[in-house]
Amino acid sequence: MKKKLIDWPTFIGAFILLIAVVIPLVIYPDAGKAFVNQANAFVTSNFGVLYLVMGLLIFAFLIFVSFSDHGHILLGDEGERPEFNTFSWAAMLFAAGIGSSILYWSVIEWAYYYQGPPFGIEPGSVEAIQWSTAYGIFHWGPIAWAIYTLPALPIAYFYYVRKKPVLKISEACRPLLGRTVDGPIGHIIDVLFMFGLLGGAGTTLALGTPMIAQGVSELTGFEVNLTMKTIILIVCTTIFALSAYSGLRRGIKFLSDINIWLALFLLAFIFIFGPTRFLIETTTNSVGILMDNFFKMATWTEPFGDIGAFEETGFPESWTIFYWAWWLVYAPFVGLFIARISRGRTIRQMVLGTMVYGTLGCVLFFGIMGNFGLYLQMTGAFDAIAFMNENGAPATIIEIINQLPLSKFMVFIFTILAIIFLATTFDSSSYILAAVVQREVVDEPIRWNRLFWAFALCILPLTLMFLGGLGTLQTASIVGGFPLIIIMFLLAVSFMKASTEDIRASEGYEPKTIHINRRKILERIRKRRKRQEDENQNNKS
Ligand code: NM2
Repeated sequence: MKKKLIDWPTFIGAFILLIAVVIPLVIYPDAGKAFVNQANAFVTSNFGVLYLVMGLLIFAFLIFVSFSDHGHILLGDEGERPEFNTFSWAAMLFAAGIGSSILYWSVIEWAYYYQGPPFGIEPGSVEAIQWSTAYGIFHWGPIAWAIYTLPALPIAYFYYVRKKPVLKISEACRPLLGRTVDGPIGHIIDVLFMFGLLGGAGTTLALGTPMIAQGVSELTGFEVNLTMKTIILIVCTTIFALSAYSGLRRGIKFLSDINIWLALFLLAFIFIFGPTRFLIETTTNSVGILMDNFFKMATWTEPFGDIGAFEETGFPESWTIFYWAWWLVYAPFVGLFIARISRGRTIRQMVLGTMVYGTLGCVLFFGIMGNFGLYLQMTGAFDAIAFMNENGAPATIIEIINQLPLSKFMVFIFTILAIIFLATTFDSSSYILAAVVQREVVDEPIRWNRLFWAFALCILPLTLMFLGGLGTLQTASIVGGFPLIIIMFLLAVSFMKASTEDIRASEGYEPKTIHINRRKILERIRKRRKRQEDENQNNKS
């Protein structure tokens, strides 16, 4: 009976696609790399604008949805209370959507902007410093979180309102594509998303593992090498496989809660024992710069560089566009996950909650961790930039943390936190990958399936770590995620179509929360049709 539960074409399709991409990379690493890099340059330079426009449109769409009638729709049955309290909910969505990369980038992103600022600004100048504190927040801010939230809308709607027990991206396109989602098109949509996620996760591992290894090396005195990285990967995988295995209400919730407490502790510690006033002032200032320049940053394409009017920096392609593409490959997964945990909330609570808590969390990280590094740089206490140019980013990140009081203890906390952050993104990814390859998910996907994807997520980066080419996979997945732009559009239209139909059909709803009772609606429609038929009959006779 369980066999029927698995949707084999999607399961095998995702696997074959993955192998089809990985094998050539393993056999012809150099040619593969060159090809993937070219494809990446082609997509980001020719279609970069599409990513930027997509970001803005999604942002505007979600604001519209939250404040329209659709925002009042309750995801669940009448009078239902949220399944998780708001703290756990926010913790879980943050922990799922944000992996160890936030520890990496929040500490070091400013250093890149400081040296390579946008808008033709002089590197290292006061202006460059100001922008360097704002850009990180922008790339992890409201537009980015909006990209994450969009897929949650149709998925949560179909799961909790229309009560279809399917957690799949293809299913969410049904109102638009109709029966075609049951055929190859549906499988292609799901496989594409799974491929994006497997690769996006590769990016996270590629960044996270060397940083964790550096932390371990600082604490133990052992040198960073391949064996150490392999052990780290295996330990992390065991943690997240156990968590995914034990399920949403135990493992995943438990790890997310620890994750948030530990992160809050780290942030509070740096805030209190670091340069508190500098942190407050700089963060406030950078939020102001961001608000003032939100649209300028969201639309900057560096247009005149191409025609040789001035020297091109490639900033939009390497940062904003790359980031939107990276958030995009994670979006269906995070959307599925947000949908799954949002039972009992209204659409508005879900959408605004994700965008606000998500952004707030990132502002805290960038404001505290990033500006602490900047403070060290500007006071001359530690020349992070020179150190980075010499030793690379992971070593610099750990060295910045090492400048704190109780340095070894703080490096320890930071390293543990990075491991847990990695685990909380990966346990929920395994959970969702398992859900997508099932025809039906009543409550939770089956256990062996969750465990299988937990290991699948790690085996691929592990192999590539030995053979080289992890970076290539990272780029490949982001390029491969390109068709997701179209899928995002389908998801938005599907949601609007279905919920508008239902709202129109549920006459006399309470304006506070709209409770959609599908059975009653269908009954009403049937009665109306019957009445019309009777009338037609009467007219004829
Ligand atoms: N995003 C948030 O590695 C991670 O932290 C997962 C990365 C898309 C930049 C997500």
